[in-house]
Amino acid sequence: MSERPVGAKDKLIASKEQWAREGRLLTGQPSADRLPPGQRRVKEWPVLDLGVTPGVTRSDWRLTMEGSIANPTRWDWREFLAQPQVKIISDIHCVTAWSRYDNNWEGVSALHLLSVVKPKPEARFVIFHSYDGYTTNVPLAVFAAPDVVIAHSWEGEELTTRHGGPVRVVIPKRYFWKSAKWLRVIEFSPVDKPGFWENRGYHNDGDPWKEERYE
Ligand SMILES: Nc1nc2c(c(=O)[nH]1)N[C@H]1C(S)=C(S)[C@@H](COP(=O)(O)O)O[C@H]1N2
Ligand SMILES: [Mo]
Repeated sequence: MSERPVGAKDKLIASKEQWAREGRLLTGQPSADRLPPGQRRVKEWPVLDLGVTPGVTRSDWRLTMEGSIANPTRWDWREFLAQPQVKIISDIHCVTAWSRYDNNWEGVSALHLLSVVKPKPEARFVIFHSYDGYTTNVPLAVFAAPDVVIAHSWEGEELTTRHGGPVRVVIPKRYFWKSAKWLRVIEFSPVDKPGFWENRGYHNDGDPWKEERYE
């Protein structure tokens, strides 16, 4: 009987599942004004993903918006850049306890995107699907915040591939696992669909201020 060797990706997933079981990093500390409970500030920007970096180029990239919306829409790179652009500065809070302040993002605001696709009344959840097979979910009300951006640039430079370029989601008010890299599809749904980490012990809402790390 032979077992499949455990790859780096499986190890990473297994160790993060273990963290969820053990309730690692749950401190219950009171929060400082800007730093959510249990977080520490970093200056660099760590890379965290499943170790599968999809090589989607800007010319191959498409963003499909589908589901419970009046205007199903697909943008290629040029159409995406032709939308009104916003610059938003926000803090990153990763569930592995690092926070990075004052990230300059540029891209299309969620509010503009919503004005284009026009969610139907039954749409209550937003599911992001990425080119690496990753998925993650938020309530429509969380997506529809003025600081949520579908970003193509960081600090005035095109988003690098390892940080999710061509295009990633940025949802400052949730742990960073909700900010899908290599965004491919935005699905609007009447029912919630927990994603990759939400199905592996991580909290469905993931609000850093409530320290919603694990379910
Ligand atoms: N497509 C995709 N998006 C993803 C992930 C991933 O594995 N695939 N990892 C998430 C996690 S757990 C974190 S902490 C952040 C990390 O983003 P960064 O590598 O740019 O810091 O991306 C999130 N978005
Ligand atoms: Mo993460």
